[in-house]
Amino acid sequence: EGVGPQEYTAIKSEVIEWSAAAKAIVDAKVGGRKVFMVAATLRPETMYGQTNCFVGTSIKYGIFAINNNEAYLCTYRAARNMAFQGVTEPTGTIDQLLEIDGAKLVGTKIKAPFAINPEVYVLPMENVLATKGTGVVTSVPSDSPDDYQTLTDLRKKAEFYKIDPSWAAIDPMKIQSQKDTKQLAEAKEIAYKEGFYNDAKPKVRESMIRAGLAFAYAE
Ligand code: A2H
Repeated sequence: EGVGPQEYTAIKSEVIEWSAAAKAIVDAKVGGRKVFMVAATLRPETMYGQTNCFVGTSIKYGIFAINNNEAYLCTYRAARNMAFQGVTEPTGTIDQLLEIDGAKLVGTKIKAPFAINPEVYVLPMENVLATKGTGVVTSVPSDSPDDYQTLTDLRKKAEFYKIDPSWAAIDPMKIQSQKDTKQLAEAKEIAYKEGFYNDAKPKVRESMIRAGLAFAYAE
């Protein structure tokens, strides 16, 4: 690791539908707040290609009240950093509503902000570190070898990984054939605009932050 702080973009993915195991624990305790899974990424300009989100199955997560309307799901460590960085109201507050094992989050359906696939699932990843970022990793197989290989493993051995195959079936682009020229043209427009240019990163980051879908997070 370098000497200076690492500047991430924290991506907010609103929970649409909890897995059965999470629902039993969460519903009574969040008090009507919207809950967001928060993933720390270095590549906000790739978010159009999200296909899922990863958690570590043996990591403990918490849901933390951010204000009266919103709660964030991440590790306690990340919530403490966010509190010191002014993310919570009032600054410095850590209000943990509940604790939950990563394994129970698998199968939860979430929004994928700025993505071609607007709804994706939470899946298990073996190499998620509890000591980095938020412990939640947004998955972009087109741009990350780690994400690509993990998704490939999950597809090959869904039963071993205790997932429903449909949760891992989302592809970055809805294109079946080279004859799908309209879809290919649309995909290229997005890829060339957001991914190829060096200046895409700060622009996408700023537009996500302005839309309330992301915030700055450092550690
Ligand atoms: B990156 P650095 Cl497309 N455990 O986001 C393991 N990996 C984690 C993590 C954790 N607790 N928290 C974040 N990460 C991943 C996108 C991406 C990322 C792309 C390409 C490369 C890439 C989509 N996944 O990272 O050690 C997240 O994956 C290349 C390193 O702080 C985050 O950015 O440098 C990156 O690792 C942060 O790693």
